[in-house]
Amino acid sequence: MTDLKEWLSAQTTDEALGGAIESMAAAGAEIARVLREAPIAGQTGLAGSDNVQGEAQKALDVISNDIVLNHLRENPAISILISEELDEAVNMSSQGQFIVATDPLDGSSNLDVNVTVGTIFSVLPAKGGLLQRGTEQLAAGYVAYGPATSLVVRIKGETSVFTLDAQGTWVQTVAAARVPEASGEFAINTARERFWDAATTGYVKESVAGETGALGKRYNMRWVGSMVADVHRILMRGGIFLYPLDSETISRGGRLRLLYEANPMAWLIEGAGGRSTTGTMRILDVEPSDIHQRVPVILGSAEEVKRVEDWYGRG
Ligand code: P6P
Repeated sequence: MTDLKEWLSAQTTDEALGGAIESMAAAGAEIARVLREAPIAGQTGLAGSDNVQGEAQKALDVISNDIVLNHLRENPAISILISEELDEAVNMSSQGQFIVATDPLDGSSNLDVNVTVGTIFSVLPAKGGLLQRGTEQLAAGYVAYGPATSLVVRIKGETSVFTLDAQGTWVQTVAAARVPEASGEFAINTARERFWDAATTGYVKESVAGETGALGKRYNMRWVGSMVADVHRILMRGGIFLYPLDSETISRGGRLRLLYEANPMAWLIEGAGGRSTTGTMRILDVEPSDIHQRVPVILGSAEEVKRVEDWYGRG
């Protein structure tokens, strides 16, 4: 079976780019080791600090961020790190060609109930500066800490899936992921229905009407509350993930962050034939205004995402 190193050398002649991805993969493997025994070490609780978003940091958020920092500091190709856990971008190697933007431990509120969480990362050219559209990404990926530890990564071509084996090797388990065009499964936090706009309300109502409604098709719903878990399910079997703008999040521009959640996930989903939108524009085309900017996120099976876009098009 192909391993990550072999795949990277086949995907790019830029060894430094491959090295940047390997640094994040190595950080993911170390975070996986920490998470496996965190309940024993009593590390699933709060750190007693808040991140730039004003959200209480879990001890493992801080520990994971430190692990990423340590691995990237050892890589001279990394110029700057942008992290959800750090207010400001961190300068690293003055010779570095790449900026890495990361959510070191997304979904960490699920840690104390042992639900899949993940590390999300985006690799951008340093010459483009901190605020670059998602289309400028050189690579993106995530590590999903679940029953298996999975690395999902894309440079320019296909989105590939690797599984960490007992020897610490990332073994390719899906060469080219494909998000099915059609799906009957949506992921949204329905407790927020009272905040939804007309498009989201229309899309969900049309879906839950099932085979008795206009679509004549049965839908199911899944919401883990951990983006990596929901997106990985969609990458592997189809579906649509929605965290749309709503009357409560509109003042902040949305819930999820553009540089280290929306853009890398959109990059991966589009590499697997899926589609991504804010509702009114392609996520990867959004012009960032701040390193911690939030955006609405709707992504997954192309037919479903297009149906949401149609609802937004109705005004
Ligand atoms: P809610 C986790 O905190 C996260 O950033 C994503 O991983 C997840 O999809 C979302 O927030 C869950 O949000 O409002 O359902 O708790």
